[in-house]
Amino acid sequence: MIEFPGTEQEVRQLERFLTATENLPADTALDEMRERALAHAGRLSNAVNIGFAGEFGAGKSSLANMLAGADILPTGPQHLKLPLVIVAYSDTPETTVGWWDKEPKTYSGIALEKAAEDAPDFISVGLNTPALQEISLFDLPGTGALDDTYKETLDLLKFVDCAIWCTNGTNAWRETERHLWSQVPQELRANSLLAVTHADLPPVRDALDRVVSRLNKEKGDLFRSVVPIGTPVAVRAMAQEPEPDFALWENCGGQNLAEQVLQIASDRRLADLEAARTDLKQDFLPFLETLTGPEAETPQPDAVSVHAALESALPPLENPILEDWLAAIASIYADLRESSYIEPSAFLHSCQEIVEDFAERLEQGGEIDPKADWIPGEFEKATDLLLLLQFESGDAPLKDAISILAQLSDNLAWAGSRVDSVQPKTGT
Ligand SMILES: Nc1nc2c(ncn2[C@@H]2O[C@H](COP(=O)(O)OP(=O)(O)OP(=O)(O)O)[C@@H](O)[C@H]2O)c(=O)[nH]1
Ligand SMILES: [Mg+2]
Repeated sequence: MIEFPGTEQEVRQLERFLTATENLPADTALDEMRERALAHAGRLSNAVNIGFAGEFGAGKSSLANMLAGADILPTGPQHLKLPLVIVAYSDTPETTVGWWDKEPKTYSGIALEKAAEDAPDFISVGLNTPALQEISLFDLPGTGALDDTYKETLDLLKFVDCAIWCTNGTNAWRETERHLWSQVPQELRANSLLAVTHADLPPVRDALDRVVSRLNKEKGDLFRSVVPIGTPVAVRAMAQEPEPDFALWENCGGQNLAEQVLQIASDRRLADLEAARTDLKQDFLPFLETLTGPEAETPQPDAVSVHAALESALPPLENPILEDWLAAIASIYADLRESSYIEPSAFLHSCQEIVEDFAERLEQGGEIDPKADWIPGEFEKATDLLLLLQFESGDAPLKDAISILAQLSDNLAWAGSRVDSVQPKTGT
């Protein structure tokens, strides 16, 4: 089983950076960093997109169905003409029709025929299949030898991170296919597989070793590897009762193909993670430190050091609610830094608002140790106290507010920490 690297920690750090810098004065370098951080967060929060491309009837939809573990996409000779169909994760089954230039429309359930009647540019089918949280499947329309569909395929391939080019084993890897594929950017080619379909048919099976060895010689840098597959046999193997026929699954190429697809997607995710980590380490986190570090000029040095100490003492991955809490506090300090003078009551009011938000969030439950059921009450009390402090004068209420925040941070640090770390997700 191939494991997908978890991205939660990096996404949380990126969000923390984005929240803390949201209201800072405009600055070209900062804007550029925020843009990069947003792009990383978007990539790491979404599934890896796997495209299925190839000539008409090559077996694209059959293969996508096999990997989705569901008979969603129509296969074989059919009258229903479909545009790009994306199979992605959603909590409840739904079908969305989309256009490049107007608002999408969503139907509940799987409704491909109804969706096709709207003549959309693309259709997205949402299924509640856990593996789809990691990979989305893009079933591209078939392409013909050098007609209009050729350009459409090239355009749609821009949306995918990895591709599986399906070639029919009875006449594998024709010149027209090579011509189209050689125009695909090298980065995508390096993340793509050449699937030789119909490998279960006797004439293909008999010549398979020879064909695969020829394709391996010819592939050069066009594909990462060549994988033969007899899709209907693989589907049959997995549907066996009471349990799948694993020997058959392996024999027909199903196992190898599924592993290679997941490996490519997992490698791609790892590369995205590495890129995000590099930016976090080199740019985003050091910048955050300039906002919260001891050298920063701030009207509330005590609070800042409490915050910085808590932040460095606690690994972020293990306590999501504390991470968000610290980011919220950091945003108040960012506001403080921006203005030379801030009304104490405005500062107290910001604190009160944040505490109130977190009191509501804690009420919903599930984020802290159930044994610490008194903590939501502490947040409620703190909300009231911070409200009252706004009516007092002098420096004392500010100091009180800081200790309230520190106390609440301690509570979250203790009750929100998870002893067991987040489970890595798996592909299938
Ligand atoms: N024996 C065998 N039949 C296959 C295989 N893959 C697909 N088929 C059959 O080939 C026909 C075409 O398969 P599809 O999956 O619809 O092909 P497609 O590439 O999606 O076709 P278009 O979307 O029309 O371009 C169907 O009848 C499939 O059952 C395979 O590996 N072995
Ligand atoms: Mg198809």
